[in-house]
Amino acid sequence: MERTFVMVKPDGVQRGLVGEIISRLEKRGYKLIGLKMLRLTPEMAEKHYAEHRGKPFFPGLISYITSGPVVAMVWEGKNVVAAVREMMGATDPQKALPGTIRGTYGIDIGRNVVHGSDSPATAEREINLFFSPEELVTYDRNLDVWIYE
Ligand code: DAT
Ligand code: MG
Repeated sequence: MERTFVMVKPDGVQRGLVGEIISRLEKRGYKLIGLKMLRLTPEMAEKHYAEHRGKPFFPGLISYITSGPVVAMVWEGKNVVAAVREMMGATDPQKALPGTIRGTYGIDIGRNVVHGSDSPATAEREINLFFSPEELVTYDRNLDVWIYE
């Protein structure tokens, strides 16, 4: 099964949106297999956002993402990477469709509440950055027969 890395960003934690974000993914039918709260060090933040190094918004992005605790998660399911991207909405909340997480809870691009991996390859890299293999839990869910045909 495909896996993706999801992170409730510091603004999402401060605003009490952790439960809401987990709830949306749970209700959709995706399976939570890893979860932790942590505060990113600048080193870890720069690794996570390495592709954006050198861009004008990079320093602000690093200070925002390290400004408070985040909730890091691994979710599993069919096409979960693309599905989470759709459920989050566009990077800029002003452009995110109503009903998406960012389109419901966000206004500014630099406070867009949530992160989700943009491809299966990125997901693998991000999962490995945040979680050791022992921290990911594999388990059977009896309700899967009611979610997958
Ligand atoms: P996403 O988080 O949707 O994968 P991204 O990887 O392009 O978007 O950028 C990472 C984060 O950086 C994004 O969530 C918010 C910030 N960001 C991206 N583009 C920006 C811009 N033009 N101005 C300010 N912040 C930006
Ligand atoms: Mg990205």
